[in-house]
Amino acid sequence: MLHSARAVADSAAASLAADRQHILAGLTAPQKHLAPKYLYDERGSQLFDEICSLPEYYPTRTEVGLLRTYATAIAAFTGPRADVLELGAGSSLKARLLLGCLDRPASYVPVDISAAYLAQQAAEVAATFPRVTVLPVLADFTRPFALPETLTAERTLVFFPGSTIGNLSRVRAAELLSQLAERMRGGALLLGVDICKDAAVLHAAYNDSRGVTAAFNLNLLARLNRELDADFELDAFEHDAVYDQEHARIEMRLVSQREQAVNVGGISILFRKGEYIISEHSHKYAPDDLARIARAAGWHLGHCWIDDDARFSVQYLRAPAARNA
Ligand code: AVJ
Repeated sequence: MLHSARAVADSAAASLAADRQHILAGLTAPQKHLAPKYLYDERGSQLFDEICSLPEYYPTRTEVGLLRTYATAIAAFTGPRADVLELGAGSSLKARLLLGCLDRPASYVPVDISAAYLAQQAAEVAATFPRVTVLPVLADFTRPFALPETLTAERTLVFFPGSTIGNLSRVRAAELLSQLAERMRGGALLLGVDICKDAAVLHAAYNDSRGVTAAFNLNLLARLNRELDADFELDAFEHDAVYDQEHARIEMRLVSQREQAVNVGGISILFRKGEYIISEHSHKYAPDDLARIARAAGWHLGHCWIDDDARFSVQYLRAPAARNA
């Protein structure tokens, strides 16, 4: 049963015009930067799905393998009639895998900022699982958002796959985990996180040979042109992704190929040759490190599954017990 998406108070999926101030602040900062959520307009979501099936991009394949292999254990941990809340849902492929292994899940609540994509994926889940109540929520999960009243914290399994948590700084990730632990008392969290590894493997995953990641990154500039009346020349910027060992994170950049001025929403932004916009950070975690952060945030470790090549981890975490009424 599919319910229509509930738009939240913030302008999550509206055009970038509503985020003009935030974007201009990032582009006029000494180190130019843009929040990674802006990568996901409809075209961006499609390109990201294409990235997920690239030979170099191991995270999706590895995580799906872990979810398949340990489906029975995940279902046993979760129990019957769960409400599944997915943060930054994107493609419903993993959700369908999870819902398919759980014991009569009650509802599926995908939270995403990409409106059309959210609606389409929610409809697919509803068609595959007619007995599951599907309640899409159009929201940016990094900001406060309202949840359907039908959701019971104690029965909720928060599904946060794909290492999306890696987009947040370590401090912000810890904060989000604390807020979730409090909000989901009595519930659980299934968290997929990319592991720190050889820089060459990481570099290849974010600089693929077919240039899909480059197209994904450059689409951000095309989006600014479309939605903020900017005049970025796409040929004058190049994608680059570098692994920063010290912070254990990939940094995605849009590098200006020459000195130039770009007009963005009526403001002129100057670029030196070689100057870049940081469009995304993707933090990597040693599993023990992540378990420690989750524990400090109030979660209890149920289990941590890792593939044979130690590329990706899936952790099952339990929230603190519900407070007595
Ligand atoms: C969606 C944030 C998990 O960091 O690997 C993939 C996004 N960026 N290739 C990641 C991404 C470039 C992805 N996350």
